[in-house]
Amino acid sequence: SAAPRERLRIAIQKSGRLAEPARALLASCGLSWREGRDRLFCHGESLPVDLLLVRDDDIPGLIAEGVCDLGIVGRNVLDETNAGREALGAAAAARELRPLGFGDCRLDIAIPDGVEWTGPTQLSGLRIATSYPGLLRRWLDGQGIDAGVVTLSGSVEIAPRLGQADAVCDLVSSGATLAANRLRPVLTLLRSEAVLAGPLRAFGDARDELAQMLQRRMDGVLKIRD
Ligand code: PRT
Ligand code: ZN
Repeated sequence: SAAPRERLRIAIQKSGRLAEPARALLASCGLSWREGRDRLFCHGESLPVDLLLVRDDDIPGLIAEGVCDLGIVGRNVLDETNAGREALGAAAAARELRPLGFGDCRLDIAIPDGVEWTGPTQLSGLRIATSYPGLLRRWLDGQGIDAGVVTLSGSVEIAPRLGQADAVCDLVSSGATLAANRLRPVLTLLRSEAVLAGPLRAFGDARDELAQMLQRRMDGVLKIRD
């Protein structure tokens, strides 16, 4: 097994929706950092807890590889990574330790405004565009629905207008993006928010104690916020 480590390394999003709230939460837990010149690594000052600033999609994999110990990431990203690995017969990358109460959104199936919705079986034989092929495929299989999954890395909501797909499976918060593309949500596959993610097994060194302490502090901070 890996060499014991004395410092805890937490991966958070470098920029994007979860970057600021993740930092703010960690700061309210009493952490402070010295900003690295490369803006990738922040050295923890008040506690031996360092930050790595990365793309959100990389966070579960970084935990799986032991490059990072914990991460703050959307449940949608964590579950998608794990679903993709599960489909390949591989172990989960990371597990959810606790929900964090920000970054709320849903992973919804949406269909064109004019189309009547009669239920999930209506999706049989259709092409569904998504950036979440693992979660969509798992859900379709669970429902016994045979549909095509069109994997797109972005701009999923324009796929029906381009004739590339008949429906979409995408993240929704206000619903404005779907509405602007004349789509309406009909089903929710996943309710998501930012979560603290960690490894499947204990570290077996000083990091376990640090991770426990951090979670106790998060409990306190999140209780006050409610
Ligand atoms: O660069 P990096 O890869 O790190 O960032 P990213 O662009 O992949 O992620 P980012 O910053 O957009 O989102 C990070 C996380 O925020 C997501 O993984 C979700 O967990 C969470 N989140 C919360 C959202 C939304 N709300 C959201 N609304 N992520 C994306 N959206 C999209 C949505 O798909 C739609 O296209 O924002 C658009 C606006 O949403 P509406 O419904 O309000 O119009
Ligand atoms: Zn991303």
